[in-house]
Amino acid sequence: MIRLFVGLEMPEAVRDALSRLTGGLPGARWVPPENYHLTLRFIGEVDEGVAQDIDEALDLVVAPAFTLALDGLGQFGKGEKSRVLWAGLRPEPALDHLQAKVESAMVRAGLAAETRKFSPHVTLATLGRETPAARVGRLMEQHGLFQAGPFPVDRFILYESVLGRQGSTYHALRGYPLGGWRPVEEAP
Ligand code: 3AM
Repeated sequence: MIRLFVGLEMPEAVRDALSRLTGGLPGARWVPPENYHLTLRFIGEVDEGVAQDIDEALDLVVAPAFTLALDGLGQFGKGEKSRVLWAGLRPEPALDHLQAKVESAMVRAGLAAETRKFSPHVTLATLGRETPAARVGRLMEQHGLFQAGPFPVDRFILYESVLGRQGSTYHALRGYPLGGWRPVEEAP
């Protein structure tokens, strides 16, 4: 079995900007900069045959390249229940278009349709029970105007997620190009 998700990578300049936000929250587990990503579709554990179907379906996705910019910070869960701190994205219809195409590809590959609404974000930290809500609020106020990019997005990635005691690590298995048609290979 292999644990998979589909996402976008962050360029180095954006990873650097995000990593400057880290620290100063007791009980927070910060995502290491090499693991920053935007999830388009969480897949979960599948066997090798299904992984191949997923790869083939993703290979058939045709969608334009686009530009993304990070804009602001937010959290999933409020107050003392706050669990995840994230950076948001400037709205980009081409991102939603790509996500919808990836979702249809996953259904074509045989996965159950995703029922949750797409909510694009880059996770910065998972917060512990002991992380004081007031400290999270202060950090979000301090960096409320956080922005990074814009940066070009010209491929999406199939990632393997390996669960570990210190959190998950992600390995890019394959990239799928965006933007127009692929050249026809010449006949031998
Ligand atoms: O992109 P983020 O960091 O928000 O939390 C996991 C991570 O989210 C999420 O998928 C992303 C890549 O691992 N994830 C993990 N298990 C999940 C599940 N069972 C899940 N998302 C939905 N359902």
